[in-house]
Amino acid sequence: MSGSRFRRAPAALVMAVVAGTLFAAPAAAEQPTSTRMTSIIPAPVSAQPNPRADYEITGRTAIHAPREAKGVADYLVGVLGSSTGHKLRIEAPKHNPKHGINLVLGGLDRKRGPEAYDLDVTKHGVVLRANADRGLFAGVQTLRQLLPTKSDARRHGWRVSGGTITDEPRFGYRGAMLDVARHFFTVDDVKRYIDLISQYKINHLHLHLADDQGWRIEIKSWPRLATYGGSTEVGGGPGGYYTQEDYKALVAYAAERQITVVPEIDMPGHTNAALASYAELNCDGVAPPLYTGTDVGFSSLCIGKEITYTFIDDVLRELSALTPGPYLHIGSDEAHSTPEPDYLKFIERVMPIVAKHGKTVAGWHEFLKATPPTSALPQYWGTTNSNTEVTEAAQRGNKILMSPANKAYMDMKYDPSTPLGLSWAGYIEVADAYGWNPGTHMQGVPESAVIGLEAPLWSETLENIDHIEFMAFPRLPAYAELGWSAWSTHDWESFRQRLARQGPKWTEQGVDFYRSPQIPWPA
Ligand code: NGO
Repeated sequence: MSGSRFRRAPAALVMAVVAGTLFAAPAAAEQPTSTRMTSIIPAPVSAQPNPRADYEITGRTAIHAPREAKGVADYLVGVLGSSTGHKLRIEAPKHNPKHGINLVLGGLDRKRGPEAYDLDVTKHGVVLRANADRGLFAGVQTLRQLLPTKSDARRHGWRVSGGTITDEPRFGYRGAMLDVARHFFTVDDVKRYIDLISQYKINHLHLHLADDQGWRIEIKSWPRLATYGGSTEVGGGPGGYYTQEDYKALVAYAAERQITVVPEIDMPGHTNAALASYAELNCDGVAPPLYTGTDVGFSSLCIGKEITYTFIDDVLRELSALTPGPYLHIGSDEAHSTPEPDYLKFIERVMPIVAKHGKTVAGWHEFLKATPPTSALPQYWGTTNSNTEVTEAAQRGNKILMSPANKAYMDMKYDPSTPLGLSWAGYIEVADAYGWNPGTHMQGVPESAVIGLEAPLWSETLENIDHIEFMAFPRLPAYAELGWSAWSTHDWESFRQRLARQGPKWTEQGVDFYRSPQIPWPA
């Protein structure tokens, strides 16, 4: 142990030495700036730090993993390689894991679910156990947070904080939504976003693939949707679209990070890009011009025309074939130009098409007016704590996905001075993002009826990945904690201290985050 490790806390060192037990100093003196077991976001079920048991990763460290966990092991080699600079080797599992980094499948109580994991860090090594890949992956994210920043590692080595963590999620669905329609974001931008959100155990990425301003996914049977409907964006920029190969690459990249992609084609409103691409989809047979403004509620598919349903069937068939995840999201919000009886007729007609392609229908909560089956996933985006249709759906047995706009919309400004974003649902500072309980937020929607939460990022004002990062960080970790951590761990004071410790890591990762004055960022 080098004395320099204590350079930033000499008083504590003196106290510890006087006490005769070098390691009796408070944890703060042991690991001056690196993340400790008590600093993990999202907070684990339990953590017992042991400052005597830090483990140092070196170029000689091996990762022991069974063949079934090769995906997670490869991922770990990659992330440890880019932080530590060591390319660690993968070896066969040990009969009695102790030394090195051990990924062990099985051995946890099945009832704890596929995302649960136990992590033990001793002086000799790391043992990470889970019943499935998903749990190992979650544990790997925790392990990454136990590593120091690069600048601390230069002084003290790549020390993993010692101790034991037992963990499992509160909700199974922890999502982030990205609107790639209002402004287009490249495959690399989306991959970067996937990397950032996966660090906080987010496990669903909802892609808003079509809106008035742009259609962003290649549909081979209706090619003009992408080539023409995707050719612009808010403000008149060039837009863009994902080829089917691009989309498949995104889905695979997300899957390697245990993230399920949920594609959304918004309908019957928010469809100007489609209507502009094919005149026959319009009731009057005339294609409107492309749209680059930010109004909502002015477009509608033609409910009475058969070709509308042929179109939807084709689009959803191609999209289902590209999407291994269970959900297809049909939007259904703000259909202000569709008369209500038509809207009901439309949703009732489209839901079976989704089912025919083997998928579960998801939609913004307005679609509950059409009483979808209890398997359907309504996403609540309202700003009030009560909504009769949502309560009734919960009573019927639907699980609700919580995205209340005044709490969970990451496109809302932090405060009036935020240069990006909107404010129609209010300002959302970090304390507001953290300060609500998805399990009790809505009257008549008990925790058992909540599948989880999702934090949407609409992109009317966001033009590039820096903008995305600025709006998502540091709020996204707050949503991740609401989704993952037991409510009994909920504590703003603890959260803001833990969040502060993420700042230097984001700086090293080049994340353009908002320095909220509510958070005690290290100098
Ligand atoms: C609303 C609207 C979107 C906007 C967003 C902006 C929903 C579900 N529909 O949320 O079209 O982009 O607000 O905050």
